[in-house]
Amino acid sequence: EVKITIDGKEINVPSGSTILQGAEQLGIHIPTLCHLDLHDIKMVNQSASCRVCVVEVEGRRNLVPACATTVTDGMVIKSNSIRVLNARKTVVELFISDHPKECLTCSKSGECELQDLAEKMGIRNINITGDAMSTYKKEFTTSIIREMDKCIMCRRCETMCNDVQSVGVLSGINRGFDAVVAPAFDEPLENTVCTHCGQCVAVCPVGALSENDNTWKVIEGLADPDTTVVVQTAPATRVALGEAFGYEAGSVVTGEMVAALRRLGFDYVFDTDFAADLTIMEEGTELLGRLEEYLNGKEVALPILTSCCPAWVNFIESQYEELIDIPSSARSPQQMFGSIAKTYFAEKLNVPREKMMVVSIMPCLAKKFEASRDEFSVEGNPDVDVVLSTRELAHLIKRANINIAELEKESYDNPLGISTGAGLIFGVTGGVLEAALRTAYETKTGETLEKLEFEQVRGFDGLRVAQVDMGEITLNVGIAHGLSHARKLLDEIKEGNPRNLHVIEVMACPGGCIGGAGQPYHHGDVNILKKRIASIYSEEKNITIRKSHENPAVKELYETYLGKPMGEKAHHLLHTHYAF
Ligand code: HC1
Ligand code: SF4
Repeated sequence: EVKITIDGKEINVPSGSTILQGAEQLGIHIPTLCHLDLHDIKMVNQSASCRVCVVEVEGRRNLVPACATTVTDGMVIKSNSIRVLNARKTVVELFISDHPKECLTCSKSGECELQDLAEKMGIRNINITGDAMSTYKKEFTTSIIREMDKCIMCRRCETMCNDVQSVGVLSGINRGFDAVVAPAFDEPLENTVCTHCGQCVAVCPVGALSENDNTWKVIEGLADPDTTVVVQTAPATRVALGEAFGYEAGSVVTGEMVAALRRLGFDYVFDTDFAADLTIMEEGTELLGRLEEYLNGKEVALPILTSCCPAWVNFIESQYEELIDIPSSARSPQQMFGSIAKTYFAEKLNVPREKMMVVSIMPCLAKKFEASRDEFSVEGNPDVDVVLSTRELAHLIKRANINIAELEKESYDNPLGISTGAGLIFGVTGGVLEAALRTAYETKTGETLEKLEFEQVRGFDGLRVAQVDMGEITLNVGIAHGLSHARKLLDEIKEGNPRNLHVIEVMACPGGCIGGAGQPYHHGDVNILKKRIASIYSEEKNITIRKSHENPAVKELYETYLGKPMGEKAHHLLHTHYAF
């Protein structure tokens, strides 16, 4: 340990700490733009490129960056002297001098860390001007918008894409005013193996990366009296939407969200949790089928992989050709919902599919890409027409001058709004697996589970393995969140599956869908993700029906329309295939 003094306060910190870490322990906030320490999910961006965190160290002539300077015993530091404040202000002015002045219309307005600093520093004029400005073409993918004019070269996106996702499509290229973080050779992102996970967007401090906003399409649909507009809300949205309205992280606002959607004019407000239950019926049946064959000594593709996370599907499709036959063929809940809404439900209403608009509210940006896949449309008419992120929904609600805090809670419509606790826990890492285990166990053993919580699959570690007793067989299960962890499991399977895993759940985003890139920004606070997880589990305990196979609306759907899980009609409407 070494003793340091910051702003007159003394503290002992482990040797090797940075000044920034020491300040944090003292509760002293030193602003940064590039630095981001998400060590819970194994991401530390330490590019030390922005120089916003400069501080004064006694005995040193130059100011030093707090994020990249290691403390020494007896160090005396000033984090807010006039000299420091002036230097910081100059740094921020320099950033602004080469930054578009579009704050009024920027998608990040109000959430931008550069804007926030400029405001805190009282910058009212930009005195630094020059002839050159960085200019880049704006790029749209199905999920993401890149406006690299706004890039401040913090490299957070690059670290996220490399270290957490192991996709590695972003890196710093070029020099001087042309310097930018981009795919190799400045290829369009759409032409790379980008998974559309959007985690680069989730950590971008400015407006350089944002979601491809589709709210206008929804507004048009709602305004058209001839269109029946149906909305589904993903499990993870209800524990995050509140944050956009000033609620404590993890607040559960399901009833308020439903009420707001009705105020906005949606004709039917349904729940993706219903479709999650349906997914379990299909995926669980597929799992049991494969296990049966395995127990009978047949060659069978194991472990089975969950397939509801679209970024994960993109990852395996682009990088693991040899494993393409092992994911479950079950479509994701979002797509099962779309398919059922535009067949079963549209037929009930006697509305042709072209006159129905299905909107999804998702915590995820890759869901925009998933909905656009050719295999999820019928004669050019998509099963899911528009996907909005939780953030886009928050904007839509605010635009209509609705404050969710002033709304009475309301309930989902029937029948596609009826769901179980198992459907809700899909939103957290380990939840899809737990939901599947509840149903698989009871189906396989014929016994009723005494305890529904499978604690051994819960948790926040990026890679977890556990054993689950299923009567005749003990299942080895694996859970990964963050694609770098998924990569470890996939590499193991390629090498012969030494842990003999039978089932693996993968979610691309840290924490599962609750940490999706479409959720309100966490601004580097991983505790926000943990609070959302805790809320999903505590909310789930209060739900009366907690097993997917007991969902009465799902049962009725099979009895009156689909026939059996994995039957012909179910196969046609609820399954898919993968291609390299
Ligand atoms: Fe998810 Fe899913 S859980 S993928 O995380 O399987 O996005 O919330 O809607 O489809 O149900 C996301 C969440 C979501 C699907 C479900
Ligand atoms: Fe990388 Fe995901 Fe961003 Fe694509 S969306 S560039 S995979 S972090």
